[in-house]
Amino acid sequence: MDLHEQARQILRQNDRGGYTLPTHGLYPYQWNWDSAFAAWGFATFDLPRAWDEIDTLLASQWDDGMVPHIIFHDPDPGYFPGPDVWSAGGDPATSGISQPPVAATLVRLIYEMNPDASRDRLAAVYPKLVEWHRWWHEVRCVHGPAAIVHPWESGRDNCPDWDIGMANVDGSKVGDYTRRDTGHVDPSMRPKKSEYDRYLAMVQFGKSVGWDQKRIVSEGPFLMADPGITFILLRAHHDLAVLGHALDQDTDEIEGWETTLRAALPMIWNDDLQGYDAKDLRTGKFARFLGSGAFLAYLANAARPELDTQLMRVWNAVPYGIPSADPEAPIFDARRYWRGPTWPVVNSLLAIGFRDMGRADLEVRLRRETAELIMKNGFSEYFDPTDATPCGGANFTWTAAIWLTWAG
Ligand code: 2M8
Repeated sequence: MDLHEQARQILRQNDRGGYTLPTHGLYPYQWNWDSAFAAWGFATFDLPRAWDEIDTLLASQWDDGMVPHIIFHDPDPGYFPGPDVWSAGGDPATSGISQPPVAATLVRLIYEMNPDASRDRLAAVYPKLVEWHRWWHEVRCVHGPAAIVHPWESGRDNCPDWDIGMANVDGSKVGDYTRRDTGHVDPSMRPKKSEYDRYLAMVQFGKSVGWDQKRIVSEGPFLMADPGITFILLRAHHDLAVLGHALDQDTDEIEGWETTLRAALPMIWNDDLQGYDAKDLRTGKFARFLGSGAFLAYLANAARPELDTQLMRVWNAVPYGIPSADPEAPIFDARRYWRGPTWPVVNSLLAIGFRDMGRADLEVRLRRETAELIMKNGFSEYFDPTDATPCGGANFTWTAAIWLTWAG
């Protein structure tokens, strides 16, 4: 079967009626940014279904504007931590944190595929996207750059960026629990137990304050500035304003958020590293680590010549795609999740940035390398960038989606 047909089949098989699982087994619920990518993929062959996905995601928006990172539509014992552990409320229940706000950027791409057929659907989701962006601005950007209160909020769960913040989280009192992820895929490709203990400690803190987001930001055990979300949000503010114009809305407020966030970028530029860097907002210390979050600067038109040099160094060190962590750093781990592997989904975001800044050469190279991974080894969650080994879950929704929209 041709790869395009295989990709469409993966989306259909992971479709649970209005929402799409990232992959069967390992991730049995609706995840926030996965869902936005699923919608982009669906839009290539079923536009109404693409809009349904966005509707379902935004239907679980909290009263404060946050769009949660997981929506637990149909309880499944195969995933831990489930809705009972989070205890964050909602019907269906949700988790208590958010995830990278790629939705406005991908909604814009979906809308532009067929504006006439999409206008009413866009008008229905636009106010919810505005509320979510306001939430980011007011609740997570209080220190300037976008902050995360849990590594899961970044989407790049165990990347080395978070190590210094994680070191200050006490995971020793979380009690007994049984992980499920390591029963689905090779445990050496997943985060370690010491990390899971801390992930749970942060969930327990959120629960202890009734998921009051402002208290989590001011008192929680973990608060780090995330270059990845900062750049994704910056780009998404811009795309949301473009959508607002298309709907004849006043976009001054959104443009104000974009200007304020761009002005905060010097706070996450580390001269010693010659790159954007995550920062522990509790201690003021930089992570001192270059990863794919920094390179998302290209998505937000925030690259600098020094970053070009770093990008080429990091990219030229591996044959397949842009790695999630610096391959020349001792901590690089080619198959352990966000500590080294290349992620087709992140490559697709970087490619949007390269294309928009007129770097067709970089976009073409990244597309060729990403396509090669999928043609050789299928629609895996992520890949070893040194030898193309497929890693994590198989038949993955977002990998199928980016094949249909970009890589294929
Ligand atoms: C991974 O994260 C979840 C927790 O949210 C997990 O490991 O259980 C990350 O790769 C995240 O970015 C992604 O959205 C999620 C589902 O694909 O899996």
